[in-house]
Amino acid sequence: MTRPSGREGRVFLAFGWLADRRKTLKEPAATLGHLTLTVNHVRLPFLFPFTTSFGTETERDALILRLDTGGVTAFGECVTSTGPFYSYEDNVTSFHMIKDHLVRMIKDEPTPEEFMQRSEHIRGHNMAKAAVEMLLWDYQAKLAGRPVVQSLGPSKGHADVGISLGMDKPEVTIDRVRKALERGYQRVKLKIERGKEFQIVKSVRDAFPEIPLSADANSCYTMKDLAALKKLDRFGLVYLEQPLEHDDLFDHARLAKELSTPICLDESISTVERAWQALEIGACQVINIKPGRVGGFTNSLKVAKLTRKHGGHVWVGGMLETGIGRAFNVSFASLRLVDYPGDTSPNDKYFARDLVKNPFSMTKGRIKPNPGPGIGVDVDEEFFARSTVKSWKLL
Ligand code: OSB
Ligand code: MG
Repeated sequence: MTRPSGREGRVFLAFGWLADRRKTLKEPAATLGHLTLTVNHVRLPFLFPFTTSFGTETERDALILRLDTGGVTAFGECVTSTGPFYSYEDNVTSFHMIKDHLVRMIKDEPTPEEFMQRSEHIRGHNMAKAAVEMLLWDYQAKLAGRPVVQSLGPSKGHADVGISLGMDKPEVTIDRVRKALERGYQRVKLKIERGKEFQIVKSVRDAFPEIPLSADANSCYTMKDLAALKKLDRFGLVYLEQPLEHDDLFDHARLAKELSTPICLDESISTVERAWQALEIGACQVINIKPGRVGGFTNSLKVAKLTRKHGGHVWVGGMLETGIGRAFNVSFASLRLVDYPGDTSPNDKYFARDLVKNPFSMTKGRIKPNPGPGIGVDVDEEFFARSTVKSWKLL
């Protein structure tokens, strides 16, 4: 398989951009208004604490971007949180990147692809870039008056949905798995931790011998734990997610040779290039795409196409987003390219009340993207204002 070529991509995108600009020039009315951009720090309490191998979270501190031009309001949500544990980025670094480097690149309303070219010289910080890039997808789709998924590619019309369960005692987890299955979730993912993986996976597998089950380690193992990881092979997991270090493709490739359980990478796939490297060296067969982790939809599309071409599988993960971030994930997860159920559970799994008035509902483990323009969310302005801790007007 050939390496994804940046240069070819740029030529293609430049023409795409020209075509798009011409379209905008023909229909200038919607873009004539004054452009404002605010970043809102919103805090929503979780219904239950969410525990992973890197800690427990009790609330979602989200940075919500809001772009207004006469008549069109677009949104973006940064997937960073208060601490740099899942990734080196956190809310403070992403706010800094947005305020001091990225915001000046969107004053003339570039397309998402053009924004990605403009920000290419900035190393890393893909979560900050993704928040801006996805805001632009929402904005462009709203200008065109169509759901964002139509700009992305052929859709199944729905996202297939699984659940991600934080760590808890086996009896509590078994009860939560039962309830999840009753609600129609198509796959159950258990968070695991070093030393406790066998007991929790065995308890759930014994109680539910047939269900599609996976385990997510969030990088808590090393190759020294090989024997313990091999013992999970007997449970027929659909995949083991991110067992080793976040930046270690080499050991994941070694581990993949030792296990019969396929490996899924999450944290390790920070860029399109990393996805290509991981697939080429056999570090994974499955990729958890979080658009907010890889720099947005443009890169997510590239990762999805690359992975499927390699014979791998993709699904869309989550970062405990509010209904705004969730709407982006559900749109992407509804693409035909995405072949495994993702972590796009409906809003009521985490929040008693969400920022949107039209939360998703799930039927038979499926969620339909909103039919309205862009991400189609109807923001609950009163609750949004009440949940805002602080906001900054950047443009
Ligand atoms: O590893 O997939 C992960 C939440 C926060 C950080 C990392 C992860 C998760 C989840 C939750 O698993 C998925 C969701 O948003 O429902
Ligand atoms: Mg994960």
